[in-house]
Amino acid sequence: MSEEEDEIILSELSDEELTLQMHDDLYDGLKEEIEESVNILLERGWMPYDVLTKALVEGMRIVGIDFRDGILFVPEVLLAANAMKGGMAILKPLLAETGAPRLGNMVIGTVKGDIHDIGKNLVTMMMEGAGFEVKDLGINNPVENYIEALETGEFDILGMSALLTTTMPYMKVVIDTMVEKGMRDDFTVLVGGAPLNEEFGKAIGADAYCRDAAVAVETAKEFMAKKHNQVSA
Ligand code: B1M
Repeated sequence: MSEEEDEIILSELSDEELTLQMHDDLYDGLKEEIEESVNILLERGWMPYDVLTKALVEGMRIVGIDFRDGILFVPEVLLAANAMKGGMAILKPLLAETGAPRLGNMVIGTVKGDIHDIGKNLVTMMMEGAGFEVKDLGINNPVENYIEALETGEFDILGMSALLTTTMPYMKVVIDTMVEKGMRDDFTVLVGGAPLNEEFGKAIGADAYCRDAAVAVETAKEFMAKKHNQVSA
């Protein structure tokens, strides 16, 4: 078959076919194709959150399985991450334009030794979309970065992300330092990342473990509502 006959016209695929094609394109790190497909789904009336979860996050989950199994390697996963970020950049303003009233301020960062940032970026996008002001400290953050940000007095919530079993214990270093400095009770601490669970969140003294970005938003809202009720009581 000639190359021309082989070519897939993304806009001619059904929603289901296009979603599956996006999983393949993410796997192959095809940023331009991912961006085109995101735009096609949006034009067809898909909600930005559905594009994010059903096409992009699901595609990345598949990448994660083959990375774990030694079928994909770091360079390929980096390309997939780059393609994912291309799609997320299109969705970001759409998720943020809800016109929601300001609900609170959060500072978030990936912990020391860890450079995974897609999940954290997604949490940031969703929190902003829900009406939170978010300062993103980026990746590989030592405890000093978090403390310095919290000491500005600008934040209600601290969010920490870790994707490695070797870096997740560092969250406890941050929380213990907050306790030592007598500032732990001034903030809500939310933690997240694929290897964490609720038990771990409790064990390190976080207020809550958030399974995904949507849960992070709901949990943050609950804590802010409690805080406001305490203030007005
Ligand atoms: Co890495 N990596 N990686 N990696 N990587 C994982 C995490 C791994 C599970 C892959 C695997 O083996 N299956 C594995 C960890 C194993 C373990 O510790 N148990 C792993 C490994 C081993 C590594 C290296 C050590 C590989 C190597 O070098 N040999 C290395 C470590 C680098 C380092 O950090 N020091 C490494 C490197 C990389 C890349 C650079 C290639 C790339 C990162 C690119 C980037 O982020 N810019 C990468 C990627 C992409 C992955 C996988 C495939 C995908 C992660 C991702 O983006 N998921 C990942 C496999 C997996 O997780 N299944 C893997 C999509 C994202 C939307 O989900 O991040 O879980 P997630 O975020 C979710 C929730 O967890 C939650 O909400 C998000 C949205 O719903 N959440 C929060 C996350 N943070 C939160 C914070 C909150 C709240 C909720 O605060 C309030």
